[in-house]
Amino acid sequence: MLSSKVTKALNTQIELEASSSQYYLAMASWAETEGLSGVSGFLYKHADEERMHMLKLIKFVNERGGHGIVPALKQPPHKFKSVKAVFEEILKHEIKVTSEINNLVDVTLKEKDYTTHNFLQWYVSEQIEEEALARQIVDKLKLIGEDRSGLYFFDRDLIGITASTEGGAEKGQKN
Ligand code: OFO
Repeated sequence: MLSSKVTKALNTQIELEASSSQYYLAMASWAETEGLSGVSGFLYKHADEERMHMLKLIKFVNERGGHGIVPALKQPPHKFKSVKAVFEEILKHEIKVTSEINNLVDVTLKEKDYTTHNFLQWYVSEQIEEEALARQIVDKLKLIGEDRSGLYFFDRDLIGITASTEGGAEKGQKN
């Protein structure tokens, strides 16, 4: 049975995962209107993955006698300055999510809730991967700079990256 403190902290995380999903969905839609099919495909998939992270938390909370609350969400921005600005935002956002996950892990230790602590280890590893990938993409975009043909090849490369990480959303569901 979850303590009220842990339930509250998990519900805050549910809200953060849901708003991450909305945020990335808004970025995906913007990229699609810019004709960047590789970038938009990557971001649509990322939005799906964040939704799975939210679902996984809701199910866990409910299974352990709490109530996973579906949150109201603020409208995310719908215009972005550039692809580089988008991925810089993603990296910043993922760093913030990592720190929230760490705070959550801290709450479980203080509450001596080792089951939830164990459950959260999946999120800890996931954040390492997501931050590393976002950082790698931002570095690539820095190299490309203002070069339009570089951006064209980058967009194509992202199709490959999306395919190679295929199964991420399902992975979130299964674990
Ligand atoms: Fe939910 O994994 Fe990133 O934010």
